[in-house]
Amino acid sequence: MVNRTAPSAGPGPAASADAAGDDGRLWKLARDTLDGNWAGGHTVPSRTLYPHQWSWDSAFIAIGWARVRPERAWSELTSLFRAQWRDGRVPHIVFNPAVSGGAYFPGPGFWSSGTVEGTPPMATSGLVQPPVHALAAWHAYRRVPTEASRAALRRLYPHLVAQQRYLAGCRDVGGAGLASIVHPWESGLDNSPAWDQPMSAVAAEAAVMRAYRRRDTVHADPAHRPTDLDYARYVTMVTAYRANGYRDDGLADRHPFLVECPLFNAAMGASESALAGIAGVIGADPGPHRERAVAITEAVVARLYDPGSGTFHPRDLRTGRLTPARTVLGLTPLILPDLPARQVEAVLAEASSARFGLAARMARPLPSHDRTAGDFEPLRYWRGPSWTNISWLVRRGLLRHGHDRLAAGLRTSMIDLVSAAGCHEYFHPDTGAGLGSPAFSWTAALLLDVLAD
Ligand code: 2M8
Repeated sequence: MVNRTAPSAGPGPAASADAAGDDGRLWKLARDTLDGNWAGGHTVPSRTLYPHQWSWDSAFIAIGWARVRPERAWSELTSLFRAQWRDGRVPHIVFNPAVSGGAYFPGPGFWSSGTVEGTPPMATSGLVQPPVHALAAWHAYRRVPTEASRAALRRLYPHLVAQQRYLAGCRDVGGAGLASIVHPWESGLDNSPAWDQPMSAVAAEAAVMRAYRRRDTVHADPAHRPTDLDYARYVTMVTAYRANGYRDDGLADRHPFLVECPLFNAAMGASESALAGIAGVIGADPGPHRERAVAITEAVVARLYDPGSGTFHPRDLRTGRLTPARTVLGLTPLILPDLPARQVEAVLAEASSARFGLAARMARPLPSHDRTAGDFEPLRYWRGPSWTNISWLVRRGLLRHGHDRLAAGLRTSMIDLVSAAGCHEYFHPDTGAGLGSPAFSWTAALLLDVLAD
């Protein structure tokens, strides 16, 4: 592995000639990975594990395409928003009709989106994912502020606004201005320990999975994936939501899983700030977006920050309590530009503690869960391994709040992981070994972004 020196005054080109040569190799690897996953109009996260289009993956992927082929960045987002439902929700999976229905579980037949009013002509899931799309569109635009990019922003803007309106309206189950997620898949951190407590209230037995065939464990080591009991609960929750036509009225009375997630809501707030920027560029009014960004930030702090632990936690609406696990979700409100100094300092202390090990020279990559916790699992998906998209978000937050040396440390650690292991889906948080899919799109895309920074 190339020994990189974190620049002392903020991120910048790698210091040594060796590192510069390695950056060229990595640039090509990342670009080839994205090219290999390009499916014409959109990019699959992985050819084997995830052969359709995923919502927040496409946002991260667009950020990478903006660095090498900007027209694909806009195509990525445009194709996703073509599948937006009439109520404004952006489905977390858009199924490619050219791919066999059995290639992924749960496939289009399980979701039956075509039987629901107000859905697009293509098959989709009925859940959503963290709304990082306005953030991504704004980031991509600033890298390539051309007339073509402005035109793309103009076309996307009403769709991005409708997405936010859906989340802040239909999904405000708690009534405090935050969106609730109705399934761990909506968090993007599917089996994070953050969900253990709310998930334990969902009645299901692993035997439920005898009726289905999981496809993920054909392509990935079962020890690195969620368990059968997790999947049984995932299926139970979708079945409950689907039975009511994926409607959101009355969720509080009937749905078994309702949680306000710090990352999901921080993304919603940061996207309002991004929309203010976008509105300014296309001649719309930024004012209402700025106001909403401030209101969401205040609600995230009021509802999800625990002064006792000094970090952010999800709030389980079923119990009314914050969930106890200290996961990397707690660090992500740093992406909120208006996060008050007190919470910024608290998150920095949490991130720099032995739990997460953030430093200007990081000894190990940023884990997805508290390293010191008894239920830290270095191999299992979102229960310990390091993920590039989360590191990217935390790095953006650090830069936003002026912590350039820590941001540089994180950047170096992200690059070193790919340099040694390739564009893997996730990485062992101690050894850096590559885990999951070996040619994963958002790892490649966000690597391009940090290399070019
Ligand atoms: C993973 O989630 C999907 C379900 O949406 C799965 O496990 O099958 C998560 O890592 C999620 O964050 C990601 O968007 C998706 C595709 O990369 O895979």
